Amino acid sequence: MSHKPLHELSVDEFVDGITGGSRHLLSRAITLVESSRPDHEAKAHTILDRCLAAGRRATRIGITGSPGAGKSTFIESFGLELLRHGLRVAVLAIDPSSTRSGGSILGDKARMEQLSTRPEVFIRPTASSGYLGGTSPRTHETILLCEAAGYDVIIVETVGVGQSEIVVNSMVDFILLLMLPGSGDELQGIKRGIMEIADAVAITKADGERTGIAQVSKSDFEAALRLLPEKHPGWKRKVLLTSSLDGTGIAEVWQNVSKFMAEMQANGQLDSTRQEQLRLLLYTIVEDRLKREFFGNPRVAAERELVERHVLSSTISPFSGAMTLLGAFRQEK
Ligand SMILES: Nc1nc2c(ncn2[C@@H]2O[C@H](COP(=O)(O)OP(=O)(O)O)[C@@H](O)[C@H]2O)c(=O)[nH]1
Ligand SMILES: [Mg+2]
Repeated sequence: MSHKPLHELSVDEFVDGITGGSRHLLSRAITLVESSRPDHEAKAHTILDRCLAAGRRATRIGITGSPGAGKSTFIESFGLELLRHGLRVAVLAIDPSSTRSGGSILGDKARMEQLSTRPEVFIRPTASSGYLGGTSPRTHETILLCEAAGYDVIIVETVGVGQSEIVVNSMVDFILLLMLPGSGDELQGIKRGIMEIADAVAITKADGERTGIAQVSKSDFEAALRLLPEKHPGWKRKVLLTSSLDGTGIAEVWQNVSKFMAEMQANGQLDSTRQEQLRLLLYTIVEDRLKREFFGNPRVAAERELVERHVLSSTISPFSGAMTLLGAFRQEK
């Protein structure tokens, strides 16, 4: 049954498989979510709707930081710690930086060597499909599917570039920012945005001869965080020293996340954040669809070039040009 082509599997087979913990069917459902074929998309949405009924909830953690900060290696070590707590773990690895070398999947799988062999773990490289940092509405849908599949913790690895950390912030509960020891010097240069959305900072590779400099970085980041407004009222962001090689601080990170989840659940912020995220996803999808329909519209396509030329030669204003195209889209003339 499981090797039937995607379109031959029924929605019931998918839903039963996913909620019953089949990694194989979860994986194939994510392929449907990522597909650009309208029939695949429609089926994916039906499956998703049915899966939501399971009402399952995971702890969703976003891991962000520059390429080479140690994200994938951290997830391997952190994931193994979660398994020791008897938790099931899903990892959505997004690494657009290494897609250039074509080694994204292999690279990350290699760094999650032990994790990837465990039956309680689901690892999925997520298609970046042109979105900054690889996070898109499809990533959010994938998270919802993993949640329905009963994973206790969902980890999303994303590269902190441009707006991507803001996007990942719209789909996870907790954001951990990974920083290399010694990067405290660059604090001035770090975009405030990425620090503001972090719920905790981990100084990575705090082992061997880097231990001293990691301590200095910890103090630097603590000082920097004190200057920032609170992200979640009442939550004091911690800076933790971690080493994925010798295990330093890994258990502390999970303690910190657990404390955060317990507090946010108790004071209602978890519910309100998730509602806000769903609202955002709703309108992001509407905007995406409208844009796609607009640019795919044959009347718009027919008029675009001329309107653009008129705008560029200042024959008409960009505003009039936009109105002309929208008019063509709405078939007003
Ligand atoms: N010494 C040391 N090296 C590490 C640690 N974590 C990662 N590395 C190394 O740093 C490099 C980048 O790690 P990777 O996890 O791929 O970073 P990513 O690009 O942020 O996912 C690799 O060569 C790792 O072996 C650590 O805790 N200690
Ligand atoms: Mg990585």
